[in-house]
Amino acid sequence: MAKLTVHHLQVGQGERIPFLLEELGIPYELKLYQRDPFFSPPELKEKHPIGASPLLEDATSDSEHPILLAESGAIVDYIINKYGDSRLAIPSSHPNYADYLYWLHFSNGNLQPTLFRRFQARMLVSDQQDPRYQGADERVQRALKHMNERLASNEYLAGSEFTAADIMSVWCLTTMRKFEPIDLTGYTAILAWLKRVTKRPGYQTAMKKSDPELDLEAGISVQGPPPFAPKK
Ligand SMILES: N[C@@H](CCC(=O)N[C@@H](CS)C(=O)NCC(=O)O)C(=O)O
Repeated sequence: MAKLTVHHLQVGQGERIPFLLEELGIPYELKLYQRDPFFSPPELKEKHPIGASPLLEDATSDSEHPILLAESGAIVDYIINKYGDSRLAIPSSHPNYADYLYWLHFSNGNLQPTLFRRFQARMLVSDQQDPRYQGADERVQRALKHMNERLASNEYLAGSEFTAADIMSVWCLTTMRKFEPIDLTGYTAILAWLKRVTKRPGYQTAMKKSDPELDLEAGISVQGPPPFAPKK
């Protein structure tokens, strides 16, 4: 049996990995860290040169020298291919393979950096009419419109099946809104998809274990969850 430990900085994208493991029915240990006050605490920083979450430790083959993997996208691929019998992925022979790959990479490659760019613009300028904010916001709206159009004609991002592409993307429009607020008024297909995906037992169980204090209903609401409040 796989011996996996997930290191998760609470209120963050590390939630993707417990979600995936619950969906696949693969047991894991979970090590939780609190933000200090916004970034990783020293005990997480010292585990990996980048010091960010999530981290996966795999002690299945060598308990003294476990494999340590960062980057949520890489971790998702690793788990699916090594322990998940390729479930929640779409094979290259499937007509939706290109859609799967595109949407699997969309969250970390496009949506998330786009949201962070607007967050930075918001910190930089005092007036939201400033063209730097406006430009960043226009990119956010374009990304949301693109996603909404996709979900208006497909139940899930890769097509009719729930896949890892959904697991990678959900946090950007739930928990991440605690850092960069997004009003989802008018994005009805995204809101319906959020409901569909987050009611899955895998999501509910993972979130209870990884972030029991988060209000999941607020996370999928039109206005989004309340802003992040540091504990330390
Ligand atoms: N591209 C990385 C990003 C990892 C990342 O920046 N994680 C955030 C949590 S949302 C973090 O650890 N922030 C704390 C820090 O950088 O100190 C991934 O997908 O895993």
